[in-house]
Amino acid sequence: MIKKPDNKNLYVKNRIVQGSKLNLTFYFTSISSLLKSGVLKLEYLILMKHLLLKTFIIALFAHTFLHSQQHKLSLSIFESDAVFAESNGLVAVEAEFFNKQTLTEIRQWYRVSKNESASVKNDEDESHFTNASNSEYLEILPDTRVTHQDKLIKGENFSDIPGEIAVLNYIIKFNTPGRYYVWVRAYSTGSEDNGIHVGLNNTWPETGKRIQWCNGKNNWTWSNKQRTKEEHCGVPNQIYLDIDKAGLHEIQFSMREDGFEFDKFILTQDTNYVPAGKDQDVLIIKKSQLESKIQGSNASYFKTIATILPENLSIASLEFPIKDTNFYINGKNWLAINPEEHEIAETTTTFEFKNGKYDIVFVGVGENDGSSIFTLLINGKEIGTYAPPLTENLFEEGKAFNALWENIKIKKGAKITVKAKVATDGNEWTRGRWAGIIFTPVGKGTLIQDAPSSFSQN
Ligand SMILES: [Ca+2]
Ligand SMILES: [Ca+2]
Ligand SMILES: [Ca+2]
Ligand SMILES: [Ca+2]
Repeated sequence: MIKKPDNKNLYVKNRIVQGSKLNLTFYFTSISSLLKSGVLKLEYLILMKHLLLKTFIIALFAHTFLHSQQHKLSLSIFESDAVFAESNGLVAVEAEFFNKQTLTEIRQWYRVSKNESASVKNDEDESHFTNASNSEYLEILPDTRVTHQDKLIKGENFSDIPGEIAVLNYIIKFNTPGRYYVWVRAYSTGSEDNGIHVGLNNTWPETGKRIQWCNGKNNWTWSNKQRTKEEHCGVPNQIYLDIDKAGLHEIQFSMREDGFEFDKFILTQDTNYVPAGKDQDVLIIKKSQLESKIQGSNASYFKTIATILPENLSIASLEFPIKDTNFYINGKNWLAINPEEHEIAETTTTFEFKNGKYDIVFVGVGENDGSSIFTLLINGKEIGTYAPPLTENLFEEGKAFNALWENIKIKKGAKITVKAKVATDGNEWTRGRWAGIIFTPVGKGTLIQDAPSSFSQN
């Protein structure tokens, strides 16, 4: 899962090599001066040799370990086949899930979690993983300007030029073009660790410069204020990006002040939206899924959302038994009832996935001659009943025709039963068509349903 870096962690590497040389020089000068002065006799030295060698090996080992550890903390841990997805005009992203970082020679972003933090000097404040979203965040180090008295060095511990130092990249799939307000969750302990820039597709618009925090010191705090000449604490609603068309876009952040701690960001089209606490869950989808869509694959709505999250589990209607159920196979994706023969049908299969709590999305098919009725049961207990609304087309699979049951406990081996009943508009009968059931992690049920409708039996 860990990817190779596209840049070398030169800063850390140099520090460590210098550190080892210093230690070695110290040992030898100490020994020779002690021998010369007569304080140290040769026989003692033989005894000490083992001790020194041991210490040296430990020191070297520690440096090597730190090197690989720090190196790791500056690499992307995000799966290469995943992107964040916007849904209903909002997208939430964990800062630590960056896709890559570039321009890292002078300053670099390091992940901080409960068990890991980089030992890069200078870094005066402690870890703030408690109460960080996903219990992880990024800090840009070293932090050489901690107070206003520390020397400001442009292009080193401060940058008013966005895109100049330590650029983080995030790939986001937008469905809805338009203006997005950028909210960032950060932890500031002073006056010189509270600024960052945001950009889009390697451009750095004026409305992404100088996101600023004044209030909420020593706490994880959301801001979308822009620092201006007149208002050093920032003007609200002035940080935004304009997404010109749907599709993949790269959102980027770069350093303004070193020591900045970055937990999460949210892009929202709602001017009145104010994130609270850790706020929204992130929505991650597979890139391969997008590629198949881009290439014009005509995957059904059910197939699209069933695979949109790597964690999704699903049972298609066609995986249920049909013998003696009154269902028949309709096209390539649906079970249905022939209303000339039956009014109701029922089928049961076994839940073969692991025990857990799930959001259940039942993908029914809307029809234009009535609302069929569907009931879902687990081990004979009714979870819910619903009737998809009428369609304009002959039939339609899509968000409007689903049922969602949230936070349902299911054990491996449970019996999953679907009952369907045909309906009529007085002239024609529906066929109780349905596509399948998706079991998604709790909290993701509403998110996964946004995908284009499909209208075909095939
Ligand atoms: Ca720190
Ligand atoms: Ca600083
Ligand atoms: Ca800090
Ligand atoms: Ca985080």
